[in-house]
Amino acid sequence: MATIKQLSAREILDSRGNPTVSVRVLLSDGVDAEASAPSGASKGSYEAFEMRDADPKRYNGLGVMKAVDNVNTLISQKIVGMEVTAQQQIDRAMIELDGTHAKTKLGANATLPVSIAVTRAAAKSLGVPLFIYLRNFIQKDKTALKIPTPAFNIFNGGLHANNSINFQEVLIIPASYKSFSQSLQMGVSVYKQLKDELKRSNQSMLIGDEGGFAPSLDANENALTLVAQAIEHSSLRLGYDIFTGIDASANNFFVDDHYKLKDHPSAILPAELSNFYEEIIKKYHCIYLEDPLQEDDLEGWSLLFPKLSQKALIVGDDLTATNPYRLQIALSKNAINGIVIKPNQIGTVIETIAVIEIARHMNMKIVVSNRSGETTDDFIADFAVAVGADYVKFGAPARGERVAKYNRLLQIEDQLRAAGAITSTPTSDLVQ
Ligand code: 2PG
Ligand code: MG
Repeated sequence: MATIKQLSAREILDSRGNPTVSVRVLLSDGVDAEASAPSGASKGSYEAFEMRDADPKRYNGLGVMKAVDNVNTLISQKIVGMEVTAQQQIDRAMIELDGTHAKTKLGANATLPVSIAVTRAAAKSLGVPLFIYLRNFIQKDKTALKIPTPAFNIFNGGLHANNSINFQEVLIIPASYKSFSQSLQMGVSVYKQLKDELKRSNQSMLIGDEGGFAPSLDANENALTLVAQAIEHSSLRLGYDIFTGIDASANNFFVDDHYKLKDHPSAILPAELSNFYEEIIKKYHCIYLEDPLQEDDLEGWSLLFPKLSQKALIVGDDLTATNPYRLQIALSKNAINGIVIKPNQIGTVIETIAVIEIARHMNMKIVVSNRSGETTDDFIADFAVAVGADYVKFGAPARGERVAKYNRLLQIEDQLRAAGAITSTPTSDLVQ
């Protein structure tokens, strides 16, 4: 069995032009593999630590040479020589070497690309697809192989755009019985239609961090109206072929202990905000509500959940931060029935899978998500298929770093179909 011969890291750029860590693993059998770390803009406070140099002379302090150095020295010394398939031991070795709750010693932007590059090198060395190899690390509830339903982020607001919209993402979600390739076509057709709508009404067609359009509008709700219009004009039936979703990312409009929306003069209470979401769910066939409230407003979440959870998936992201302790808290408060999974919120592949196993056990829906700062690394596509995620959220169906993941899912879909694991016949027509 191949062992890790060499580990080397360097600084590269992400989709926002910020530095990030890229890692290369070289094995004793000559196989090599690379991986890089993504980075969030709207980060929850319970996420693992992203190590930045804070040297104002380089990249405005955002350099990652300290994290690079941690890979090249501390982590290297520990894991070179280990068997590449010993993922548990390799991740465990990094966790122990770090020794902190939030990876503050090494940085999750150092540990995660190592962890991912190791899985990739192992799969390559064994000659199996990465999504098959990763299934080895799932203990229980191994679901049948399928491509998750994509949630396309086609309208950007909040911290991902400098516009008037507080909600960070308006998502479109094709009906789950559609094949992935059909869903992708639907996503693209609504995305293009939205662009046409904006052009026709003389509004900005500029995009935000995840490739979604980002015009300023008079009210938050108008973002949904526009998206619903684009769906209708694409000859798709809202509430039948396709649905909407929101990542409110409410941390970002929670100011001085109050919710403050840009189109609302006074502060809003969680109960009022819940009423607003209820209306939106009804009016726009919204089936997905992520971070509707701030990460520590547990009382608010406990009130919102029983009111809305029969109508939409209530999903934690900043609330849960891919962290087992945060997930336990959310479960004890009966706050969610879905969880966003972002490997860099915790820092290793094995820990990420452990969180998914708890969530699955509690019947949560699993949403594997990208970050707003991404590279063309497509690991999360294989990962989402391997863990049997219900949804993926990889941004708009446009821009290189977003489509890298969707294109990988297309490839996996082809492979599964060829192997007979997917039996539905794909059609190029959208069901109308
Ligand atoms: C989110 C993510 C990704 P960020 O909130 O869900 O879509 O944004 O990476 O900026 O945290
Ligand atoms: Mg989110």
